[in-house]
Amino acid sequence: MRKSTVRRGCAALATATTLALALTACGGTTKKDVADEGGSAATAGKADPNAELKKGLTVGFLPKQVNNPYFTSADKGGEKALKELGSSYKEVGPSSATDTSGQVSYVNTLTQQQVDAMAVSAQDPGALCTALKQAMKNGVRVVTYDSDTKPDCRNAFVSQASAEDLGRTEVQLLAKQIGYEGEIAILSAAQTATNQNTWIGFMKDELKKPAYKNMKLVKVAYGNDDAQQSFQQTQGLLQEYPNLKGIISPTTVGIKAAAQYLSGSKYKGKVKLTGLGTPNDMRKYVKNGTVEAFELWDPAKLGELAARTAVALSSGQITGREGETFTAGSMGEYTIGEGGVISLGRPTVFDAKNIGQFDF
Ligand code: RAM
Repeated sequence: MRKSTVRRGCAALATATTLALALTACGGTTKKDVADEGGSAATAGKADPNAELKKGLTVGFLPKQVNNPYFTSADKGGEKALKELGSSYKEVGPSSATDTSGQVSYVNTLTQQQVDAMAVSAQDPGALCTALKQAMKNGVRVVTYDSDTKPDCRNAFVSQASAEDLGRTEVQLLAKQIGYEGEIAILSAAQTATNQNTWIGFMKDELKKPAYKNMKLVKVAYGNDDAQQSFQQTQGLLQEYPNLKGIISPTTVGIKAAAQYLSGSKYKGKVKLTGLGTPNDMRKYVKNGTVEAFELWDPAKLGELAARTAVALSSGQITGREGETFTAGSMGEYTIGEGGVISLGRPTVFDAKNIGQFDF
């Protein structure tokens, strides 16, 4: 029986009985995924860099949350690339960034629909693992983008930039703005978010350096990538710490809500704010003096790279092992790094001088 026939039979079974049972019964009928030394679940077999890119594939995008403009831009980048490659795009996902069980259901749905690959931004490093491993057992290639799972739960992770660079540079940006002195706080997204937690780890490490001895991180607050909660958390931070000098918000939803709060308060321009935001969200706060500088990568490029990685995996050009290389269309050549990580590049710092050049 051909693989596709097996998979179709299994899908019929999946609708007839419970999904979990059916998927377990069907597991092992397709190529197994194996954990390589780097820890990622590389697909079995050898990569063939000269393999032709397959057309007619379906790649499902599953962001942390669908109504977040950052993910709208990212996933549009994926959609555009898939169209160019002659494959199909679909997007599913929860509207809340703290709905991990919702994300699990969407992984199962995509598996049941027999997509060829999925690109997932994980709300939590471990919660999706069982579902993603089941997907891979069923021949679905799994790429995480933006926010990773545990490495053995996906074939490759398309990272926006080096996590270390992002964490350290955000501290450096804020330190300059507050003259290396005073209390600071972090306004993060969800408490479980892999990406934000990794960056915060590097921020804390950066703060240990002697240059920052007069700066003190007093609190990490969580706004859950929800505008209202992030706004209230900012307000709460300033009530609790009236001497606060600065806030780092490594989330596009958080930084926008914090800027909105500061901009309408007596703290405008006095309490400094930096972090990760989109130029379109932050433009007016840079103009009105609430924010001096912040950073981000191009989300559409991240989505494009995730889509191109998914297609390269599905075509056998790469398997997810360290050292493999592939060409991501006009984006050029990428090499898979340690742990199956592919890095988009360096982030851009936006300020009053350059923000006018960017439209996303
Ligand atoms: C939010 C999300 C996303 C993160 C950006 C910076 O939109 O939390 O995961 O990468 O901010």
